This record gives sequence, structure tokens and C-alpha cells, in this order.
Amino acid sequence: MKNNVEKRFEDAKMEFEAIGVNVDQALQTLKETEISMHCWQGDDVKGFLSPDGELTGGIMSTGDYPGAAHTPEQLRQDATKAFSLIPGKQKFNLHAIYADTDEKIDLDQIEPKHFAKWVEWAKELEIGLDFNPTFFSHPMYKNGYTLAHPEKEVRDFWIEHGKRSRKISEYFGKELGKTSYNNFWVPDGSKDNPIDRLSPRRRLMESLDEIFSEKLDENNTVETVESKLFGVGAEAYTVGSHEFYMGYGVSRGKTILLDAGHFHPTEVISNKISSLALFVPHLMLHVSRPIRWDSDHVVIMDDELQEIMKEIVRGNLLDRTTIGLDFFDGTINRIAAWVIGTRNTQKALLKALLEPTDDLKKVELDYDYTKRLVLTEEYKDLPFGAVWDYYCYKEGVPVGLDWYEEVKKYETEVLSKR
Ligand code: RNT
Ligand code: ZN
Repeated sequence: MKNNVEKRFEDAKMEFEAIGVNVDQALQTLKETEISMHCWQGDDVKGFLSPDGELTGGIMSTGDYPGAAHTPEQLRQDATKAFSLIPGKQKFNLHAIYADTDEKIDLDQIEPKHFAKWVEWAKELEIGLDFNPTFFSHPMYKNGYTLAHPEKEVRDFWIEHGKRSRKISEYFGKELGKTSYNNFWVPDGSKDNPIDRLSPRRRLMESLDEIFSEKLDENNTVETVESKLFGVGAEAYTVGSHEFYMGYGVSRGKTILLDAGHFHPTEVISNKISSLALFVPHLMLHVSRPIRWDSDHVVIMDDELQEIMKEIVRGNLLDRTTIGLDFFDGTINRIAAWVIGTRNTQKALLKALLEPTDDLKKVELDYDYTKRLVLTEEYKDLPFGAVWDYYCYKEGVPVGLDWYEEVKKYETEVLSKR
């Protein structure tokens, strides 16, 4: 006997097949696409290295919803819960400040062994781990600068941190058999107009060159570099701008990371992917949601999310794109935030995969822009939700609203007792 989810799927499948979409192929591709889920939604980017977990500069998070993870065990427990509500297999993305150790260590002392428990956990879950050196919330983030600081002593501290981060990412790759993406984002910048914009950029370039001077096997670790337009306290000038990292990434063979929140409010990363794809072998994304600025809201099914996924699918770029998430909302249940943002990213990808792209390209080449608009608007109404529900059902995760019940139960049984 077929259940309702299966029946709805069969009808939907027929509708998609009628317009030439291979639904089974779309589901297979969706299943093979891992999303790198970021650890920092679980505790508002605090980490475990500083005792009070204060955000002291370079990054900001808001909200005091109860139940945040305070220990590595709690964060693993929460992430495991979130993964159980998300279909397919994902990756987990750690920051250096999430080291799991009783030793009192600073950022220039981190070693793979301080992340061994994370690796153990990832092995149990059969997932890969990505990494990020942490260039913020630290006393050596001085005068708004880290790797671009005028003083060598400050730069050297951070260069050492960067070098060590590569070893940890390499260790993740080796241990877990999946390339670990190691993302470099630095908050360096200035509140007001600087006199000299060039020298800090030269220093950032040179610091990065030094960090990357040792050649590591790219099967284990790949470095990505993330630009930004501005941050709180760095309104006038950000050293690591988009142009800086475009040049850096292309000239040094590093992966350029586009964060959806790091551009002018009407500037969209969906329109950048196809340009970059011509000049770089590989891209990484931080799928996020800016509201007026880099506000890092939970990813919803908005137009830009759908455009991003369409660009990747239409350009056949899925094999060359690593999809990571970057949001942190402390005003809502943090596990719900992970589930909403990750499932929406997958849903948008599925929606893009269920498009008869070749036919639409043909209509475009026939200059029939009327038909192009007619079709794309009609296709928006096709029952992709039934395909998504079926995928969740087949993957053994809750269908529709059912996941929320589980989050509420977990909140009562676990989070509220913290
Ligand atoms: C900050 C960047 C960066 C961070 C994480 C925590 O604006 O987007 O990716 O969000 O490294
Ligand atoms: Zn980011």
C-alpha cells in the first residue's frame, strides 16, 4: 500500500517528467551534494577557548535564547540532533576556537590533537570536517588589525595561527578521507577613512603568502579566502575586500569564497558565480541572508537563495562548488535555525535541479523572451514540495512540520536543563 507521501510524489514526478525533467537523477544529485553546516550557530560564535566566551571584536552576534551549547559535548549533541532532522549526509564546519581540550592553549599553539574528539565524532557520524582559523575575539586583534597589522609581532602571532590551522585541516582531511576546506576570513579594517589603503593590503598579502608557503596535499586540505565589504567598526575600509581576494585567489590558486552577506545590499553573489567560474577551478559559498547589512540571518527560501542554486545548476558547476552555510541567530532555538537553514538550502537546490534547463536555454537562443518568462513563471508552481517530502521520507528524516516536534521535545528534555 502506498502512503500519501509516495502517492503525491508519483503525481508530482509525472508532472516534472512531462516537461522533460529526470526526477530520479535530480534526487540522486541532491543526495550526493553535501552542505557544510557551520558549528557557530550552536553557540553564537563563542567557542571554548576563552573562559567567558565573550565576543571581543571582529564579529558580533545577538540574541539570548536559552539552551546554547557551552561545552564541546553539548555542541556535538546539538549538531547530531540537527543532522538527524536533515536528509542526506552533510559536513560540519569548525572554527579554531572550538578546540576540545583541557589544556590551556592560545591560538598560536593549537594542534591536531586538540581536535581529536571532533574527529572521533565525525567518524561515528561518517561525515567530513571543514575548518576556519579564528582571527577575532582575541587580545591580539589590535587596533582593528590582525594579519595586516603594522607591527610585526602582531602579524607573527596570527601567521603562526594560520599555519597551525592548516595542519588541523590537513589532519581532518587525512583522518576522514574527505577534503577539508580551510577558510581564511580576517576582520581587518578601519572605522574611518584611512590615509594608506595600500600598505595594509600589501601586509595582508605577504602574511597570507607566508602562511601558505608550505605546500600541503590538496586532497586533504584546500584553502579558501573570504572577502567582506565592511563590518561593525570597520565601516570605511576592509583590507580583505572582494577585489583583494579575487586577485589573491586567482594569482595564488586559492579558492575564492563568496559570502551572500558581504556585498552592497543590492549586489548579489548569484550574479558573480558565472564570472568567477571562467577563471577559477573551484568556488566556495557561505550561504547566508543579509538584511540591510551582513546580519547573518537564518537562510530562508527567498529569491536570492533560489538564484544561487539555479546558477550553480544551470552552469553545471555543482562539482566545482562547495556549499557552506554562515548564519547565527541567537534569538531562536539554535537547532531549529540549523535545520531551517540547511533544509532550505537543500530545497532550493532541489528546485533548481527540477528545471528543464536545456529547453529553457533553447527558448532563449530562439530569442523568444516571452516564452522564457511564461515558462519560468509557470514552473514556479510545479509541485516540488511533494518531491522534497518524498526525499525526506526516503532518507528517514521527518517529513514537513514533523521535525519541529522533535526540536521542541529536545528543547524540553535537553536544552531547558542547561
Ligand atoms: C564574517 C564572515 C565569516 C564568519 C565566520 C564565523 O563576516 O562571514 O565567515 O561568519 O568565520
Ligand atoms: Zn562568511
